Amino acid sequence: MKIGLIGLPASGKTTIFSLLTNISADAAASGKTTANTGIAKIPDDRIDYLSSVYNPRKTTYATIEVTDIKGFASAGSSSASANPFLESVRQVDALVLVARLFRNDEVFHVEGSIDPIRDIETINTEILFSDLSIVENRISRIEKSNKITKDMQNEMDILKKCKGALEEGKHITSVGLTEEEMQYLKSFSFLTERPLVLLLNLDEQQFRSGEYPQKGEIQRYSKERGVPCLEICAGTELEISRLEEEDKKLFMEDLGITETGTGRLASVMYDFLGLISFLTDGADEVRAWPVRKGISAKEAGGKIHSDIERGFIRAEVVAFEDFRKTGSMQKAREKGLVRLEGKEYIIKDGDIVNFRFNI
Ligand SMILES: Nc1nc2c(ncn2[C@@H]2O[C@H](COP(=O)(O)OP(=O)(O)O)[C@@H](O)[C@H]2O)c(=O)[nH]1
Ligand SMILES: [Mg+2]
Repeated sequence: MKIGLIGLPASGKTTIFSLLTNISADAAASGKTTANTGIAKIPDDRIDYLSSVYNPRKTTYATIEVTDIKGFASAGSSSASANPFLESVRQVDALVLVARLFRNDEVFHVEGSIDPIRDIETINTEILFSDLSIVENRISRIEKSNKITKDMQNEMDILKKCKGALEEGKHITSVGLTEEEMQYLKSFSFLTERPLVLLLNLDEQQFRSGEYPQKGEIQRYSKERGVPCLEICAGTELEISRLEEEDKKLFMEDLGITETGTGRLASVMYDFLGLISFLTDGADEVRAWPVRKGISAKEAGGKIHSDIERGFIRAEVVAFEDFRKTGSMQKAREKGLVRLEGKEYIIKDGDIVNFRFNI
């Protein structure tokens, strides 16, 4: 699973990328390519807890891949197809649009002022135009062909629906296409078909007071378009991340947060992408395994090893909360909280699973 950070220059993308991936901002900023990619850990207090119980040799959190997408040398440079920025955007599963709210005279703003709605619209327009030009090209290509098959006609009907929406400034996600209709669009990898989250990069004063420019408008924008919106204070978080562990806690408490903004972002994106975690425990390793919602026990076993899926017998399952109530697998078993489930069992978020298999 990949998420991409987009936004105007100096909105804080590289800072946020660096916070998420622990790759230093200097290293990330000096990259010569259009995009930098790294791995972000999904914070999980269940893993923290299991790790404290087992004290295992290895603790593994779930992760997602993050790309810091450079681009937008100047705003409104809408030659869609030739834009390398848009090419990197096509390779991610979901987009995070970073909007600058923080004030800092030393950090240049390409548009000269703090106006998040304008900046969000600038990026949004770029994305809409890019999809629209693809749609228009394809429609005209179909129209020009000698013979229009039933299938091509279907495709064109769907593309026309998309065109209508895009021309009104709406994303393809808002068209309400069926699964079957979506199949026709797969090969185009449209940008406005991807889930989008707004990330507001506030300065510390804005973060503490909860007051910042255009707050009401942003909330309305977020609600009307079904785009979740999160607040973060990247500059301060970067400073906190450089502190010793104990100082970190104090500073976070002082800022009134228990989890960092980037941690929250990672969790929200994880959820947004339809992922849940099942957990495995033991003295060797405590681990969170990312899987799609709705996966069966047998398929989940296959995420660990194909042998487990092939030779699946049963899954021994205890919900994390039941484990925590008792404090150990043995006590959970004594209390009858450990269930034996078959291959069709649908895995739930936070299930601690032991697979029994035979090969
Ligand atoms: N004061 C303040 N400065 C920030 C914040 N986030 C980023 N910056 C600074 O703004 C500049 C541009 O940030 P960067 O992450 O490189 O932006 P990008 O161009 O979107 O990748 C850097 O000097 C950052 O240190 C913030 O939340 N507050
Ligand atoms: Mg950058």
